[in-house]
Amino acid sequence: MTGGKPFYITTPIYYVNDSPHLGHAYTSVACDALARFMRLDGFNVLFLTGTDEHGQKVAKSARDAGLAPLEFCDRVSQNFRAMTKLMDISNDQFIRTTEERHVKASQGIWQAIAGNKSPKGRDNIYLGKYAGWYAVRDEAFYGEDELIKDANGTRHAPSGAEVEWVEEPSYFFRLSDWQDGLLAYYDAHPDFIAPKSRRNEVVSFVKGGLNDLSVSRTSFDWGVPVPGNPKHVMYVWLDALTNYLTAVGYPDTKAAAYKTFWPADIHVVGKDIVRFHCVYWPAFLMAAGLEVPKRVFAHGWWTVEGHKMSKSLGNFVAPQQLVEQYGVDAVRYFMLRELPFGSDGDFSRRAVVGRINGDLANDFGNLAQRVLSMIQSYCGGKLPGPGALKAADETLLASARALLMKTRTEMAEPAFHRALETIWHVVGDANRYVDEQAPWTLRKTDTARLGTVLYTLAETIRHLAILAQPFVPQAAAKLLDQLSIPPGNRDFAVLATALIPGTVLPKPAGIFPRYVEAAAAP
Ligand code: ME8
Repeated sequence: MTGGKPFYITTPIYYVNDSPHLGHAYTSVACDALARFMRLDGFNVLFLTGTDEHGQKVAKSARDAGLAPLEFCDRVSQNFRAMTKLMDISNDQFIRTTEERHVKASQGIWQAIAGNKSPKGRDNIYLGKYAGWYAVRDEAFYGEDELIKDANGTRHAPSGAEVEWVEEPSYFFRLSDWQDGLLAYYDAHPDFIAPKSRRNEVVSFVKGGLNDLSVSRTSFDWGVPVPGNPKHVMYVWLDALTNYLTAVGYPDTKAAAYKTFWPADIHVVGKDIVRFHCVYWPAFLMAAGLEVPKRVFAHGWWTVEGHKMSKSLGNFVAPQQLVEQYGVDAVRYFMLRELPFGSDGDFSRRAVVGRINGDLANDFGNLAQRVLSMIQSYCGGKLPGPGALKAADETLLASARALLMKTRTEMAEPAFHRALETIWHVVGDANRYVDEQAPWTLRKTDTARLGTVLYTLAETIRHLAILAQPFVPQAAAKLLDQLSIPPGNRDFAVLATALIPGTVLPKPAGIFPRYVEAAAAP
């Protein structure tokens, strides 16, 4: 663990019934950009991701695959671990809910909840019988009034998932007694749920009244046994949400990691799992006497070429295929730049190629390439020193120096698209400055001025490259190598320093290649 203020960020843990797809990669990349940004900004970051391995859905997928559940989980969890590597995700931990430490944490939170009384002085957990609808795909219980009937009269969950009627003995969590506590929490913490539209949805859902929640299942056994009654396994969402505590050492609340990182600073989730994170999770934590996370941010969903992504439609997008085709930085950049974080968006190949050839190759790539090439050919590869600065130089440098403050504000939301827009605004300024200053002419007319212009540009590119690291880590690293900035010296603190004239720069190489559609086979 390093020094600095702690910052604990999590992705949802991914169900192992699926193969990794675009949606999973998106949540991971968004969290990664924020985690990297905070690390570079001096925070002591804990970044968690992992896999959600219990429950009826996974048990069924394992059965369908002809494998024992754990064998199935071992196999698919590996695919998600590979996805994190592929997308250049800098997670500090990868948790699996089948790990012993997690079983211990889940049973620990159950016991803590059961050991406390509800605000109305009643048992938080009681034994009863569940009779109602359940959607295995969502791993969620639904009331009759929430279901939607299709043309044939078949009921579906609001997500479109099939539902089945379930009747079985079950423990219940007295969620109804936590309604006032939750509303008071939302009131006292206006930033707990973001964006605002999600917050409004949650508040009105809770105001509408809460039913007690079934928190154990008895019709299958793939889950964490309920303490004291192993005929029951814990409801998979109670087990899954607890992963955020497991990673910091819970139930040992004296563990250094727990004391440092709990409550989490931000859980980033998709909009489909807001209710679990913003209603059930804080209620479980309050009932257990634990602190509630500071923020839940719900991002939107991607469609693919205008359609919902699904295997049956044949438009399932695997991150592997994207990275092979476009490169990891380009995919990361596209996802974070293309749509406001929190909104839905469409993933189209045309849009990806547009961003690659426009923002990356033409704008940033070209700026770096022409400036570094001029330093090579006009100055023998040695960074020139600046002379007296003119207004145009001061303006460009001032806009580069203002980037840290601006992007900090945008990343606090987080608004990745705006942070990138802000950075690329300076890329645009720098490109215009090159055209206006025309160093190729200065080379013949005024070599002192040439030195100032190229130095101003190199210094601007240094700022851009340092700030681009969270988003396009590999390209930014290459660019910083080309500016001879040592790898250990690339955090935001170095923005306050400046390039040293006379530094020898290596031969430049392109950082953002253009995407050229492969010629169709004859
Ligand atoms: O929900 N666009 O896991 P999961 C954007 N195990 N995001 C998408 C998406 C899309 N098309 N499809 C899925 C679970 N996602 C639980 C979480 S946390 C304690 C337990 C996002 O594998 C989705 O919104 O079904 C969710 O945030 C994430 O992928 C994982 O989904």
